[in-house]
Amino acid sequence: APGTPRSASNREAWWKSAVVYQIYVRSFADSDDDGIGDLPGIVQHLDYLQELGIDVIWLSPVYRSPQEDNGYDVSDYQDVDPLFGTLEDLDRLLDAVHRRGMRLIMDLVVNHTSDQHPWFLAARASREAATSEWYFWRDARPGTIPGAPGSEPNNWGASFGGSAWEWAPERGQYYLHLFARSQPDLNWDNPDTREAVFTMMNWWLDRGIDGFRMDVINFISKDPRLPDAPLNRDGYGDGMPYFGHGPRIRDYLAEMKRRVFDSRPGSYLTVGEMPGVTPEQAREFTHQVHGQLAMVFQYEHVNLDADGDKWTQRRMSVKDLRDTLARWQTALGDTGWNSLYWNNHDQPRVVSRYGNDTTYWRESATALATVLHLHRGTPYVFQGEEIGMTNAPFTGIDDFRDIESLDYYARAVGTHRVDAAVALDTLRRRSRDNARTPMQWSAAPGAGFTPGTAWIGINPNHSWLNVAAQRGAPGSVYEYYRALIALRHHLPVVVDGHFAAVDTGRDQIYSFRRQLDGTTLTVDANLSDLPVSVDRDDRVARDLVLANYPRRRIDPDRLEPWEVRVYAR
Ligand code: TEU
Repeated sequence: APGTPRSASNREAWWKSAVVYQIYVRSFADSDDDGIGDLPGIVQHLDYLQELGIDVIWLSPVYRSPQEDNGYDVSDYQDVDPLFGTLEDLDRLLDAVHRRGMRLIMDLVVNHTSDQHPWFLAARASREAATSEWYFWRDARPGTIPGAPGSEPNNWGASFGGSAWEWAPERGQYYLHLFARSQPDLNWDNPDTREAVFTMMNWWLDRGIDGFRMDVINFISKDPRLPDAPLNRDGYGDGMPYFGHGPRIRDYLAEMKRRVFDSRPGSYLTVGEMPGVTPEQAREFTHQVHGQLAMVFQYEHVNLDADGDKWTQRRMSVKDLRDTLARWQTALGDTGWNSLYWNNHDQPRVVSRYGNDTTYWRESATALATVLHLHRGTPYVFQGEEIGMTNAPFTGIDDFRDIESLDYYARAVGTHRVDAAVALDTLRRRSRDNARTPMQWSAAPGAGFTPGTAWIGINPNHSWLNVAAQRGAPGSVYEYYRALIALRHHLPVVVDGHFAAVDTGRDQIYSFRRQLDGTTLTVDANLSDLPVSVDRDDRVARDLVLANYPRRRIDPDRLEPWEVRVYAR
């Protein structure tokens, strides 16, 4: 529970009853008018988060960084980037968070560093450097011209385009980067690398933080052969089978647990971001007895509208969505633990994507929230989700800032001769920048985010879609989120209840039960734009604990578009 003092013997899994709020710092609140959110800006809004019912804040990376990938390229793990403030600002934030009985976790980006990190600068300069083997260095393919295209050590492609190998002339070798070339992968097979990471983690925990969200942590163990892989659409090998769940992943996470977490009196929220993780793997990682992490972020439910790669759209089917969600609930069951999320800084806004951000904006935002939050697991709210923020109406390529989006556009238009308008349309739907537009605090010109010029465009719908308009307004998305979060804090069945899907025989309805001791919670949700008839429901008035349509309009024989009802008895 929030506010529980942490004592030496307190080893309980406090994060099971918590709701986490992700702050993408550069887009949350700007306190020094430079158009970029910062740490003091967050302090000004802690009352807001407390009122919403948030227990834990997850800060996206604020470490010193060249910001090629908005901080997911770290050049100093033990300092704050001047863009966001200072270490003292972070201490002040942490203190203010703790004084409110909330907790704070940091992003841990240790699959790779920035190419400006001193570890990498030294390694690139010389094979004799102390950190020489902290990265993956390989010679050019035999019989080729070193450094020329085609001489890369294997055929893998990088996440943000091109080969996963970059030639370093100073050293006469290639280095591996699964993401941008400015994000060289750390070699976890080297014990000194692991030691440095664990030392750094302990330094942060000593400072008082309450855990970590671990960036692509299931990529840290690579198959040492680094073999060629089958080609993807861009003509590069997809190395995922060789780094996605590598041979020593469990060992490394177990070692981290021993070296960092087990030696401490408290208990910590650890969440591993794991693209491609299977339910079976996730159950093991989060097993309540022998697991290495509190929970993981899986991707299946957010990949249902993509066909192979994220740029190829397909229609999400409600049936697939509820089957996926229910499968994860069941697979992790009562021994593992799920994280629950729709949005983060990498995903387009869920209300624009799986909901309907025009006709049923309020209804779909609240229905999707209800389904998610009443699952078994720890829910994450991404800033702005609680007011139903939507995708952005970007008009030209100059509106985009994200490295991945810009790379996609350059390749699509430049290499694949895709029509510019078509490529833009894809970006408008799929770009990560949809999540990164500034938080909409008010209808003021800078949306209450900044009096200056924001680093990325502010969604013009802030004129009506904003915190000020919704706070205290009955029936708003924000007030609905508050009620939903309160339900978790008041009903133990929401936290601990066993999950069971209910088959209604209708594809657009997602219905499930949670059960704990004598209490049953039932959720019936229509996840579509069409009304649907249901078997007559006699529970209506008596046990209804939450609904997103006015109670007087509730028809026992049908669910309206995006209507959701929650019963408890
Ligand atoms: O993202 C992990 C990841 O796999 C991404 O490729 C993600 O799937 C993609 O952004 C979807 O388009 C993490 C971070 O969350 C992301 O912001 C970073 O860019 C990435 O790692 C590299 O650190």
